[in-house]
Amino acid sequence: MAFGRSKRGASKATPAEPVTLKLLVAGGFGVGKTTLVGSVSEIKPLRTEETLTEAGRPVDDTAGVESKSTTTVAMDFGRITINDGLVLYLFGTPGQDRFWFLWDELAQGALGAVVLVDTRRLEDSFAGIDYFERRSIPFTVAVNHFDGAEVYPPDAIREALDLDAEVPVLVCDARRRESVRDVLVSVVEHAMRRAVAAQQTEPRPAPAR
Ligand SMILES: Nc1nc2c(ncn2[C@@H]2O[C@H](COP(=O)(O)OP(=O)(O)OP(=O)(O)O)[C@@H](O)[C@H]2O)c(=O)[nH]1
Ligand SMILES: [Mg+2]
Repeated sequence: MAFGRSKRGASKATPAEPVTLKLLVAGGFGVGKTTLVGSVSEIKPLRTEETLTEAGRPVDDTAGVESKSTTTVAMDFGRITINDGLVLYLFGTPGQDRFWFLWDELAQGALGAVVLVDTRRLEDSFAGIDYFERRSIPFTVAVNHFDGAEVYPPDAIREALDLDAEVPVLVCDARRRESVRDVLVSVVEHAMRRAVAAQQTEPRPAPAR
């Protein structure tokens, strides 16, 4: 399940290298993915932002995020150390449909994902949710609470998005480090629970005669 270890074959005397896991940050256009990666990353996040132009208006659906001036065209990348034993690498997806072709590449080796949701544009998250459900990639739904957006209880969001009972639903603020950290920890815990459950239901090898 581990994405990798920073140093393979280190001698036993050295402290264990942390486990590194890859997580995706997905969700509709302008929902705050780049903001989320930027607010928790301890390295300068890699961004691939391009300016939204007049020429792009017919293609770029900016309804609800009219103040947005740039958009991600490839990915965001950041890193966060959760504790001595665990480092997360975050890959933010581009939000617009015309970049769907990048998703399979970005999803390779991902342990889990965050689907960031704006309650004013709930339907924009359907495609991301479907994507992870179809591939059995564990995900947490994080509602990014924008100023002025109505606050719904997590259970109402769960119902509206038709989520399985095991999928964590949290409300977050993509601009706040602690809030985002909680979301990321939730993804890791959910993925761990899933892995343990899968192990328990796996058929045991027949005892040797
Ligand atoms: N009020 C408020 N504004 C936010 C929040 N998160 C992001 N924003 C703003 O929303 C806008 C969109 O944020 P981005 O992080 O670029 O969104 P994105 O999902 O990466 O967008 P694309 O890559 O184009 O799909 C920016 O202007 C942010 O400053 C939030 O939690 N609250
Ligand atoms: Mg972005």
